[in-house]
Amino acid sequence: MSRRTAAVDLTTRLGSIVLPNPVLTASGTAGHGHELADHLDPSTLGAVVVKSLHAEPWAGNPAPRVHATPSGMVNSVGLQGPGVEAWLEHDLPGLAATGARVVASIWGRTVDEFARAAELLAGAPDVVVAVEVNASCPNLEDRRALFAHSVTATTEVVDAAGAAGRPRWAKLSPNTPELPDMAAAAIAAGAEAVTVANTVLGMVIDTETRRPLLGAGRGGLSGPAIRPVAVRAVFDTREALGDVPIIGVGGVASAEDAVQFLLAGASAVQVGTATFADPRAPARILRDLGRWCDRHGVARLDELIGAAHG
Ligand code: RRO
Repeated sequence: MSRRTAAVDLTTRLGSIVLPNPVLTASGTAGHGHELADHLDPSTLGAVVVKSLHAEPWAGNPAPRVHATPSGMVNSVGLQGPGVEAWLEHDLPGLAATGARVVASIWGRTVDEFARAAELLAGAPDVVVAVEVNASCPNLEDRRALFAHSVTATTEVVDAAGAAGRPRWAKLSPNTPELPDMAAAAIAAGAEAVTVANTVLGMVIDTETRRPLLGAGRGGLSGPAIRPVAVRAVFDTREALGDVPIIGVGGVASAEDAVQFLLAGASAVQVGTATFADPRAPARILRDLGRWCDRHGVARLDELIGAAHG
């Protein structure tokens, strides 16, 4: 019996961008630069999405900022970052030198702040292949003002991010049942893909101090605990919008997890919390995804995307 050696075609299209494979890092879990390069070759991943950047440097929230939970963790890092200009000067060059395709995630407290961050990215080198508009951080001071919980605000921030002059992806919130409406608004405003989804609002209380454990109190829950929430959110988005490019994120820790997201309708996945336990996780999942496809007679990734919809 001969061993099968057929190469699996893992290339994937997200709007105008074609990536060599569908495994990306999730914003906030791979640093701002080449932090993961000691553990894996960033150029082998579909893309590296860096932690969200504001136009200005931002200090973030008081410690503790992360805490392990059953099958996951809660975080309230609080959007810490160097600001776009310092990132372009100090962080991007090292990451670009690895040969990685880079996606810059941006955030703001107002539409104007999104516009400012996007404007500062207009002069970024071509290695920055897309901008991910983080409309859904759960750790803003005023959660009622979460952009991705309003069709109007989602439209405005995606529109404002057009100033970056490169493809836009909109990162949406799982904390609203209207997520497909937000996805539709983001696409109508010019996003080429939607990232589904950010962390789930959560909290852990320290029974000794009788106070919330995270420095900021509330946080975002991530990891395998939220995977079914995120898979359902991707499925909903695909069902409502058809074959718009979706990037699935939430608890991807194995190739099988990634396949669930693809079957639900995602064209790519982001690996986040798994990287905290194993910084090689994205590379491992990519390797295992190729093997999974080979074992299951899948020659092209396209065969899987949205297949759960029958
Ligand atoms: O920095 C954070 O606290 C954070 C962000 Br920007 C986000 O989008 N999601 C999250 O869980 N934490």
